[in-house]
Amino acid sequence: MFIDNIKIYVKAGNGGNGAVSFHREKYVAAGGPDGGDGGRGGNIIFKVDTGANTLLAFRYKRKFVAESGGDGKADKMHGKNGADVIIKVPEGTLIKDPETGKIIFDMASAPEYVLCKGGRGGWGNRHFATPTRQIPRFAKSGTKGEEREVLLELKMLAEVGIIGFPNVGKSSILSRISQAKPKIANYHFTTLSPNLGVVKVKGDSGFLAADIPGLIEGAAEGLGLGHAFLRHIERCRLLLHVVDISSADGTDPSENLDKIDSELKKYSEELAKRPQIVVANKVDSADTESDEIKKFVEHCRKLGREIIYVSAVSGEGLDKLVDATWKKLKELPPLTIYEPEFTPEDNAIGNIGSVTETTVRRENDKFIVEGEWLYNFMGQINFSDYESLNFFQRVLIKNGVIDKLREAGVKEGDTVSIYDFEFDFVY
Ligand SMILES: Nc1nc2c(ncn2[C@@H]2O[C@H](COP(=O)(O)OP(=O)(O)OP(=O)(O)O)[C@@H](O)[C@H]2O)c(=O)[nH]1
Ligand SMILES: [Mg+2]
Repeated sequence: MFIDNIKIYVKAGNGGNGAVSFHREKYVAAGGPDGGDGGRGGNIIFKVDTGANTLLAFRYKRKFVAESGGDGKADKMHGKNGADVIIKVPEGTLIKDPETGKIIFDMASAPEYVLCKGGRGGWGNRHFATPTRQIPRFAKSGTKGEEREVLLELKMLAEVGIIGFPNVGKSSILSRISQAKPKIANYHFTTLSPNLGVVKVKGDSGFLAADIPGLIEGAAEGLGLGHAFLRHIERCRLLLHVVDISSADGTDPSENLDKIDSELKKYSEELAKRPQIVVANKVDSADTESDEIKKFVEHCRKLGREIIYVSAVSGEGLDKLVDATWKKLKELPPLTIYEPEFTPEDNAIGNIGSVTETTVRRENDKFIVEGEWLYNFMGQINFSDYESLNFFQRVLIKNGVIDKLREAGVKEGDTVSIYDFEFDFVY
């Protein structure tokens, strides 16, 4: 079974809590604080699995939770770090935000991506001793690990897409030019999901080609296998448009070419403009002198497309097809890699589902800001890092925290407290 998009839930581990403990030893009257720090929570890391070509494994497992960090212990013992969870995906997988459909990361651009960071471990009480506070009876809790839902969507990494009506010989051609062994038979919709094959080229690494089945007139309206598989040729640099020129079914090759083109156009204008080589298949049983084929040749010439006559049965023309494809690929721009569309701000909000309540209350001369999303969000900020602080500020503005503070009457220089983090209000 072929699965190429699926929603999963991931959660990084929480940070362990810091410990409250005091040193005890015989003959030592009052030992100092020695509570250790909590361990870091495990991350959620995506890794490319080069052999894989479907998201099928996720059908059976859709929830991934990384281990939490251990709590700190007495005697300055640091809690254990939580183990990371590694999620293996095919190379062309896009990680998307399910709500907006925006791309978070394209696994074609790097072999590894940390999607959710584990929470930080809280400090043990030994960090909080000061000359005036020698017996700190508190420690910090660990912060929460990031969590979210993501949509995994596979867009194959094929450089070349093989398209055309059912039964024209797409799979036969792929099976002759690559190691792929797709099913071949004399009826429509033999192939029910895309096949990938590596086409070897002399003295080079070759290229990946995908056989895209199920395209017929009306596919945009859901006929045949619909348009679902077209996503796998979106990255393709070149399309091999296979047409049956034997006219065994009595249809006109020029019309067939146009019908597939118009289906492509309905899916995406851009895909319809992708360079094509026309592969005139079944030349072994075609009359190349017929009016119909002469008209077809003229039609392709007008469209500016090269035609190559082949026979997937006799093997005629296949070397020429591979050479022409290879030559063309060298002239064309590289495979499409998608840029992330998701900003860190979106991410912070996405992580916590939807931003819900924020409350601001006044306690003496302090303004206390609270909200569950904020509690989670604070765990992601590194307050000793300038960039991270700027980001923090942007999210506060975007989520209306600054406005709420103003409504509550905050003035320049007042103290604002957000879960242990205190700062002076300057604006
Ligand atoms: N005579 C002749 N028959 C061919 C040639 N290429 C393919 N065929 C036959 O055409 C039929 C369909 O071939 P497939 O490769 O399964 O066609 P397809 O385009 O993959 O079809 P779907 O998977 O249904 O979309 C089979 O019976 C093949 O043997 C050819 O060059 N000459
Ligand atoms: Mg097929």
